[in-house]
Amino acid sequence: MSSPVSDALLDELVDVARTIALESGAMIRSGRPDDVEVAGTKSSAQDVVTAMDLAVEAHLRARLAELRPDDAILGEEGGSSEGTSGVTWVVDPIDGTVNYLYGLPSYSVSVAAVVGPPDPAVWTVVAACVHAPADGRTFVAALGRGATLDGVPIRVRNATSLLDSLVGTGFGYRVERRVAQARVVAEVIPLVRDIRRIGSAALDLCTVASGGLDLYYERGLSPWDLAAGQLVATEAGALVTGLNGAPPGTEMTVAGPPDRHAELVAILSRLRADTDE
Ligand code: LIP
Repeated sequence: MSSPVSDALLDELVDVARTIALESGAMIRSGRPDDVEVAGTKSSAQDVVTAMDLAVEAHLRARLAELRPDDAILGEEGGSSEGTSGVTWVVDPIDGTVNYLYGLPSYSVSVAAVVGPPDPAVWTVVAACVHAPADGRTFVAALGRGATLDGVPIRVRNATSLLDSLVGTGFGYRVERRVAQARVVAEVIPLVRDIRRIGSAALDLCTVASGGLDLYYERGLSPWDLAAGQLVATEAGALVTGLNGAPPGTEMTVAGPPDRHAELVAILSRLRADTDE
């Protein structure tokens, strides 16, 4: 399949994604206050935003205005800004905000460049960087060129069975959704090796890509949680989809090597895991 962007443009988009993600990581490390405070809440009292979330997204937007002034931007905290180039940046300044708030290391800066209509169901992710400020891990992917962790190529792990598979997942901020998700995970746990709840979808997807997890599924992801990690995972050999032939998205995201992915999708479909029932 031919790439939707030229090699030269892809080179530039990957370089910009990496540059601004690493800058943001340095900002997060150097600017962490002794006591991180909640600056606001969103979908529920537990869906928090910190001053650093807001500051990092402002930095990402300012740098993109310098480096790629004609591109559109979709960010978790600042919403959508229009562009004319056909490229949209999809950014999560801190994916895993609760972990950042508590001083836990599993959070990331997630930066993706997509082309096509500004609709997660049909856009194409072409360049991605997921950077973990706490430990420095930096995942990079370009469409058709593979994925790397700190510059080293990565591939998914191929567990021999679902029962030997380590499975990542996550839970929403609304209590009603968490009740339904608890029902699903209770049915999944006996069928797999174990469950891990990392707390950053971007890192979950990148951990599948680098073999630290065999599979990942979650209901409720936003486009900025998903976009960059989706490309890293697919470029490392994972299938990343929804259920019943749907693309990955808020309804459901499932990631993993093809055989195990199919088994988990079948289970999640039977459990109607893409509902809040
Ligand atoms: C987080 C996701 C994570 C999910 C959390 C939260 P945020 O994103 O990356 O997978 O389980 O509930 O939504 O809100 O930290 O950017």
